[in-house]
Amino acid sequence: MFLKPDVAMALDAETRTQLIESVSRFVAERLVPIEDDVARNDRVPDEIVQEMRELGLFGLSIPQEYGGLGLSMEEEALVCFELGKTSPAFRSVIGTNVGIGSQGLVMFGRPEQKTHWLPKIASGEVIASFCLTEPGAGSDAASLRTTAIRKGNHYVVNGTKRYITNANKAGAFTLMARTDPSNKGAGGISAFFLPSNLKGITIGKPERKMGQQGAHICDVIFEDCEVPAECLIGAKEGEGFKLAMQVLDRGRLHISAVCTGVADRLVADSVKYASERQQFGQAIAEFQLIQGMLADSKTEAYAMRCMVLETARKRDAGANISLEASACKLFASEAVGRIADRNVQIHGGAGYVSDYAAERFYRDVRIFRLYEGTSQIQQVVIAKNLLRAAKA
Ligand code: COS
Repeated sequence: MFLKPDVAMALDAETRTQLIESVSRFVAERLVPIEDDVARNDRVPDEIVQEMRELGLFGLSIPQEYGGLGLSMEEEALVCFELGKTSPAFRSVIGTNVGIGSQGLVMFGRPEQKTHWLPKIASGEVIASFCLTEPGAGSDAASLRTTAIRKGNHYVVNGTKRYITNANKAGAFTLMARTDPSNKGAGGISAFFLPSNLKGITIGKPERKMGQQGAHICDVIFEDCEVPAECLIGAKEGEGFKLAMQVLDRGRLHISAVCTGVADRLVADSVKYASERQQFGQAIAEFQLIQGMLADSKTEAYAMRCMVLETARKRDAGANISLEASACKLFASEAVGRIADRNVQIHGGAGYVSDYAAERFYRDVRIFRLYEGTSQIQQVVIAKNLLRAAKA
């Protein structure tokens, strides 16, 4: 079944077009020109972050009653298609507020938690990070060892979270920790939303990474940190793993939309370079072997767009999209890797030096196949869902 657009759009058509055009202009005029500086300085300038706030980018997915734009998933994907047309490090600034850092609260938070935090997350006053991964728990998220032991009206949290995006700027964390140490599986895990300035929380130094300079990941270390009991998300303990999985279902679709935007940018860069670069007395775009690469990249970018929009519409219509979100993430992250590789190939030697964006994007897109679940985890999720459906 293919779903029509506009199933559950939050904005009227004119406002939506205006938003997408403003993001597109912002990307082309403000972000693309400074991509190289951001990569070199490993920092997104404060004035750019402020402009992102003014554009409402931190609140794309936060309901309007809490000051966000409350976009539908389809609208969010359309915005991501535009944001993806520049260094993914820029998207990362708003990425955790829009996605994994906030969505546990949006989906399952108690009214008073939402009222307290969501307006600040929507405005970008508070950055929210997602603390799931640990040194010993990556793909096997259910084996996490950070504990949160209830003592009176607070939980005592101990453990280390690893590779936490935006942790060094975070004002709050969505934290998954084991509240029932006797239950070593998913059922022993609860989710919390807590301020980052509690005693007993230390943030590690940003890791040196392969790409996406300007976006930071750090350890978050909890040592006898007393977290007020009201920070628990939801009504009862033991729901934290399922919350994380549902947040990731959505996050995987968001990342797929970003991959699509990056793919469009790289196809445009490939076409531009191939049209300008002269060899054997003509533009290399005239050669069919180059045209083959351009066509393969465009076809994959188009397939990504179709998958993402179709899945977003399904989600907006209230369907469970676990399988489809993983299929999108698997295909889009792998495809953008191939597109970035062809872009380097079309650039020839120039694709290997950092004067051109091709080299930087080649490194930047590598993470898409790893975070929010590796390609192999997406395969596992797809197969599990298929087999479960076959049994039912
Ligand atoms: N939505 C709701 N519930 C879900 C779910 C989803 N998408 N996925 C799993 N669950 C539930 C299951 O239904 C099961 O509940 P019951 O015990 O009530 O049946 C529970 O969660 C455990 O599920 P499962 O047995 O499938 O868990 P596994 O430990 O086998 O883990 C994978 C499943 C591997 C898919 C999961 O650990 C995963 O996604 N790992 C990757 C983590 C990741 O993306 N890390 C990146 C860090 S964030 S940047």
